[in-house]
Amino acid sequence: MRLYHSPMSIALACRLALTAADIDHEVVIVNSLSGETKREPFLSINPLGEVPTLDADGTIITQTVAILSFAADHGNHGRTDLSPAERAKELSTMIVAAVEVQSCWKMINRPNRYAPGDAAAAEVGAQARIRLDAAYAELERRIGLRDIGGPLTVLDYYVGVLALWKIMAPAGKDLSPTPQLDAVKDRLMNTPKLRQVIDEDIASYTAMMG
Ligand SMILES: N[C@@H](CCC(=O)N[C@@H](CS)C(=O)NCC(=O)O)C(=O)O
Repeated sequence: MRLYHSPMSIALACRLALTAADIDHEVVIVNSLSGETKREPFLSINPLGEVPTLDADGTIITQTVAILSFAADHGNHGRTDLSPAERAKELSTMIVAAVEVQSCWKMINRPNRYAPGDAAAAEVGAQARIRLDAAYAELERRIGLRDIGGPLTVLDYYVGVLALWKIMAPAGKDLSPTPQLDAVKDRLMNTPKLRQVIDEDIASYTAMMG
């Protein structure tokens, strides 16, 4: 299997899920910061020009939620002990992460894609910051309702990366505290094989940023 990845992108959640499930995979770096994701040859693999993209032995799977669900089905991370309703709730929270949290980050990081000029782009960025705080608060509420202490699930890898973004991105500094999300991130950091992947990603990202 091959995971197309950019360090510290949301594809890190998929890298963690594949690692946790012991799914043999090669990581191919496509630098999203330098625009490599929006150029050939990558566009022929994923016309949306986004990572994560997984080549699962010839089948191309895109979208974090789909790749995480795929990894969960392979490993023991789909929590077969959860009821269908509980599994649907985990999926619902992953969709909130994708639709609410990630899209706000995209508007903050690339406001010019959403507005015609600099003033309008600044306004998009400012509104997205307000929305992002509300989106994280909803994620925090949902994670707080979960039974902690059970085995890690793919939702934990997703949430853990979003908690890391809050710490690492300049715009994250102004956001309200999210102790529940931080606790998930700490659980990942305290799991040696996941910690190794996160440390590698942070080092590659730092090197890429120069
Ligand atoms: N909904 C998509 C969004 C993926 C996404 O936005 N990925 C970013 C990195 S975090 C990306 O590839 N950006 C490249 C670009 O927009 O040019 C998913 O969750 O898979």
